Amino acid sequence: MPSNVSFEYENAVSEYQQAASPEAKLAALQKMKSMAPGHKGGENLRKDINKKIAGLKKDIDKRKKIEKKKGSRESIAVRKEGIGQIVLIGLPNSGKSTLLNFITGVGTTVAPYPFSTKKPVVGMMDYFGGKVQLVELPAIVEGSSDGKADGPQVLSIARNSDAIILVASDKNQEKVLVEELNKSGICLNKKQEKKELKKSFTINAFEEQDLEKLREEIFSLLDKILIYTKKPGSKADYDMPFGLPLHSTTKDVARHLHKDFEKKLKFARVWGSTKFEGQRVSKDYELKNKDIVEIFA
Ligand SMILES: Nc1nc2c(ncn2[C@@H]2O[C@H](COP(=O)(O)OP(=O)(O)OP(=O)(O)O)[C@@H](O)[C@H]2O)c(=O)[nH]1
Ligand SMILES: [Mg+2]
Repeated sequence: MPSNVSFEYENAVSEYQQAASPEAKLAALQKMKSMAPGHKGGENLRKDINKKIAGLKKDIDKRKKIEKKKGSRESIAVRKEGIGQIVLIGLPNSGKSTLLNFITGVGTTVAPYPFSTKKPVVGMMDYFGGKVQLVELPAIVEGSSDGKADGPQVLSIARNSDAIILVASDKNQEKVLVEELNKSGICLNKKQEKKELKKSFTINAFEEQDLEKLREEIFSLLDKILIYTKKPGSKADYDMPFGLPLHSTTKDVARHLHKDFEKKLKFARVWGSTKFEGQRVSKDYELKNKDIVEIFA
């Protein structure tokens, strides 16, 4: 770890790397700027940050202008945030809002009439400090893939997501959903030619669920591991773990922290999957879910 940057600065960097929206990236960059070392050695760093800030501001402005132009034809696309985006898909009145409320506590309208949710509703699920974005999509009906009920727009959000939860109380409901997804080019759990493969499971929102088990099941749809990082000599950061692909190594964590760290990485210590707490591991050590990693660079 270079000694000329502060712990707070490193935190701002990881905030920047985790930020999913341009606005969040900008906020993190501004934090980085205020914490960057003031001495002469930090000059290039500050220059680099300023350049990034200017670029982002430009991008955000551009997007705002485009959105303004589109006016009422505004897209219903949902910007990804957190370690993964999972959509809830179901027929009208199938319990999507009920499920989203149960998992995330987001107060969306649960109503006895169909199509009570007309726009995607976002809730963030906490998974041991990691945030998984759950998106309730407007209801799917038979014919959605042919254009009914804003189907194409809704299904395109599903296509862009990382995984899918089918909310269905019986096999017939499930079948309709699978067919509509299929017709719009999405296959579930098993690869089909020329179709986008998504991991998925089906759930009945009106049956009692074990929330802890459900959280695990949802997280496992993402094929990721949660990694906590720790600065030598300080406590692990449990608030902002990384979501990295399965089989990631200590080297991947270093790269995720900072692009230079991968080269500089000497070794790491790991708490969790190793035989001993804080065991020293090599650069290619394959990490497991919820490991704590301390990088020595
Ligand atoms: N079929 C069924 N409905 C129930 C059950 N328990 C509650 N409901 C009601 O089902 C209705 C629909 O729930 P929501 O969670 O709003 O369903 P939704 O899928 O979000 O509906 P839309 O957003 O309108 O597509 C609510 O009025 C619930 O109270 C149950 O066991 N079975
Ligand atoms: Mg709803």
